[in-house]
Amino acid sequence: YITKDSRYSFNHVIKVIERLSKNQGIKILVAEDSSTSRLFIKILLEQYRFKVIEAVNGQEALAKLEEDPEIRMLITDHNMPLVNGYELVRMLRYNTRFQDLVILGLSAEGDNALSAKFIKAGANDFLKKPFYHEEFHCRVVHSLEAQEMLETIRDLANIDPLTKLKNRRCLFDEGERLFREASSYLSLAMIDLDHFKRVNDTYGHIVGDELLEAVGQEIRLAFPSMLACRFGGEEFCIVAPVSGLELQGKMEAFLSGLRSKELTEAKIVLTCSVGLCSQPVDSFEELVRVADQNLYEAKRLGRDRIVS
Ligand code: GH3
Ligand code: MG
Ligand code: MG
Ligand code: MG
Ligand code: MG
Repeated sequence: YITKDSRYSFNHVIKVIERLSKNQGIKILVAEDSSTSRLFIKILLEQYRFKVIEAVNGQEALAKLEEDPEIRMLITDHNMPLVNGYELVRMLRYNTRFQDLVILGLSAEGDNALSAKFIKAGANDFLKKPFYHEEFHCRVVHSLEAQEMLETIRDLANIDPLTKLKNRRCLFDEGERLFREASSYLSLAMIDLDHFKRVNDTYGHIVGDELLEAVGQEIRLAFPSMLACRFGGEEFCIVAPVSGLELQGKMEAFLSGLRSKELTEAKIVLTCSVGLCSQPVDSFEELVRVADQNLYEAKRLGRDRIVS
């Protein structure tokens, strides 16, 4: 039975599930070769309104996870044909695409080291069969809540709340990674809004903030598959493994779009200046430094232009 006042009471669990799934229901994949066990787990999960998807071995589980990115959690047995649970967890965690998948391992096997093996391979938790219903429910909900908290904290640490772009920390973390991985091309553009202080002085900071928010959205739309960050106040940075020429072309389109657009309710037209830099350079910092120098030059030459 479920304790009425516990953190894991039925009502609490239902609330968590509604919040986590935005009322769409949370999809859980159950990988289990025994049909009796599978049905039993499915019934336990459906009591809590989880949406259950089934797989009879590790290989089928992998295929279902690949085709349905909405699956939030995997509950996997260990002893299964083709690919066992432990191998499945190892394969999933090797792929960054599945880093946020919540994984609960299950096994009836007498091997006492199995739970440690699962957790070392990247499972969030492990439970021995047969288990007590309430423990099962608690572990499922606990793991989902912990993952939700992790994702919230990660967003708070990485996303600028005003523009919803990635922040400066991300720029350096992801930029360094792109620099290491880039085989030939990596380009960076530093954008600085022109005379932004005047906007604040004329319309006030609230309108200034609304403008920054609007520019953030324009940047997201103009550079959808590129790393786009808020570097500081009214400065933004775009990084992508493309040639300098390609980024320059996209940037020219962005500048002319901005020039011809009235932003926010105050219908303000803004311009910006851009400094560009592309490889070869010795480091990611160098890319940022040269782009910044070029930005300074774009300001000096009269603003609303790109210098590369
Ligand atoms: P320039 O063309 O030389 O770049 O002129 P500028 O006025 O844009 O440059 P400056 O760096 O002197 O000033 C940037 C201004 O951006 C100053 C600051 O008030 C404003 N700013 C920075 N961050 C924010 C913010 O989060 N909200 C608002 N409203 N204003 C901001
Ligand atoms: Mg089995
Ligand atoms: Mg500035
Ligand atoms: Mg400035
Ligand atoms: Mg400025």
